[in-house]
Amino acid sequence: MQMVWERLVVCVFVRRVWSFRSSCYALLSESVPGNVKIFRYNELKFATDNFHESNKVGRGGFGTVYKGILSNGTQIAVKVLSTESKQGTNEFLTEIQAVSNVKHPNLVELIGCCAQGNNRILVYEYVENNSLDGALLGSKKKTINLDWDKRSTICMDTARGLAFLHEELEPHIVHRDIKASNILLGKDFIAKIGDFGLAKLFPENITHISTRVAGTTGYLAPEYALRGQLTKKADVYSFGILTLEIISGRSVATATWGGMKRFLLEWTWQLYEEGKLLELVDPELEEFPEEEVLRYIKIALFCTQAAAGRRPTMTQVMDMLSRHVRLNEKELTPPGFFEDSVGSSGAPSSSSKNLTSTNYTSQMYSSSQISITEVIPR
Ligand SMILES: Nc1ncnc2c1ncn2[C@@H]1O[C@H](COP(=O)(O)OP(=O)(O)OP(=O)(O)O)[C@@H](O)[C@H]1O
Ligand SMILES: *[C@@H]1O[C@H](CO)[C@@H](O)[C@H](O)[C@H]1NC(C)=O
Ligand SMILES: *[C@@H]1O[C@H](CO)[C@@H](O)[C@H](O)[C@H]1NC(C)=O
Ligand SMILES: *[C@@H]1O[C@H](CO)[C@@H](O)[C@H](O)[C@H]1NC(C)=O
Ligand SMILES: *[C@@H]1O[C@H](CO)[C@@H](O)[C@H](O)[C@H]1NC(C)=O
Ligand SMILES: CC(=O)N[C@H]1CO[C@H](CO)[C@@H](O)[C@@H]1O
Ligand SMILES: [Mg+2]
Repeated sequence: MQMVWERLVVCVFVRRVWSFRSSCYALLSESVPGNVKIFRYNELKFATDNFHESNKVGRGGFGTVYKGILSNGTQIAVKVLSTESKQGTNEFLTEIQAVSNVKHPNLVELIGCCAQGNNRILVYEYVENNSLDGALLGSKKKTINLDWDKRSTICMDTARGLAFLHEELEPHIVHRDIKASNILLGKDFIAKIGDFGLAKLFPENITHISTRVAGTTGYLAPEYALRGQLTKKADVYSFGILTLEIISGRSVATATWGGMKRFLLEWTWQLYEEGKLLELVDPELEEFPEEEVLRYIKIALFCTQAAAGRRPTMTQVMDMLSRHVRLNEKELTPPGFFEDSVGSSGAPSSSSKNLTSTNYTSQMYSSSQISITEVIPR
């Protein structure tokens, strides 16, 4: 009894110290151990011209992103998190510290944050050429010519960034939200992964998931979407989908094929079985090395296999991409995906029930009682 009481006292004491420290951080422009700079709200307000509409670069599931310039001239991306899912200042700062020391050329650097009052703001390095979805799938598509060299480099850069998060970092980070809008293009088209560790700030929901923004759940590994089983292999799955988008120039959200709405992955698997994989390639890619493109598509299929355990690790993916290993297609099993029964626009539809893959996966997932609406409350 005595022991328990003492522990309780210690706990309360520690909490006090913590909140004292963090309220100091919120007020003073100081650094927390771990390099993350604490910005004052006014600093960010000034940098973004009072969060002016013209500085808005985009809006995602977590909040709105503004471009800003610090008084020393550094360009920043200011992400104002929606406060609906609010954590205490301590929890927020603890979570931020976990990602603050992560530095890698293929990861968007977190410069600092602001937790003053109710504000929850993240400050990132500004990545000048915007996100991959704009370059690849958006309206600007015509102005930016993504040739095969650039596309393959983006795949490799992304794989490298993910391999770092998964295998070099201790403790490792599962990104949870790999998708085209979270791949930013820097100088010379170097790809940088953004928003790693961010989903952890919203622990009460599995993730806000791409639905709200992209209208699809197509990036989500089935075991994660349906059962909440989150492992590195869920990222590997998303990486596979992203690779298919990069090769096909089509968004997983809006893919229609031959007039029919179909899930990009479903289509790819069908082409694979019919031996017509090259039909997947973006018509805007006029010249490309066929062998290499085929290998990339097959790697994407290895990444999206239904059984998470069969998917390669990101390091293995890097080896596969860089031709250090031969692909053993005998080992390739059908992809897994689940269909969005909500039927929002652009949602993958179930047009071809008797594909082997659909057969396989519907077997696998029909036993699940969870419906998509329960998984994605937002
Ligand atoms: N560091 C950055 N530098 C430059 N532009 C950025 C940066 N971070 C985000 N953006 C831009 O802001 C847009 C919105 O980003 P945000 O991360 O809020 O949404 P999202 O990536 O679409 O969805 P999610 O909330 O799942 O990440 C992105 O599409 C991107 O173009
Ligand atoms: C500008 O300020 C930011 C934040 O304090 C700092 O991280 C960065 O290194 C500074 N840049 C220069 C060029 O001094
Ligand atoms: C998930 O988020 C939504 C809105 O952001 C909220 O209404 C819902 O209660 C959250 N779910 C849980 C389990 O907290
Ligand atoms: C697919 O299923 C439909 C009916 O569900 C059937 O008519 C058709 O023959 C099947 N095709 C193949 C290739 O099995
Ligand atoms: C399709 O499902 C049936 C069971 O419903 C199974 O017997 C059959 O082997 C499956 N076909 C493939 C190709 O997986
Ligand atoms: C393709 C593209 O948009 N490239 C741009 C990347 O950013 C630099 C600096 O803003 C521009 O000069 C490039 O044109
Ligand atoms: Mg993002």
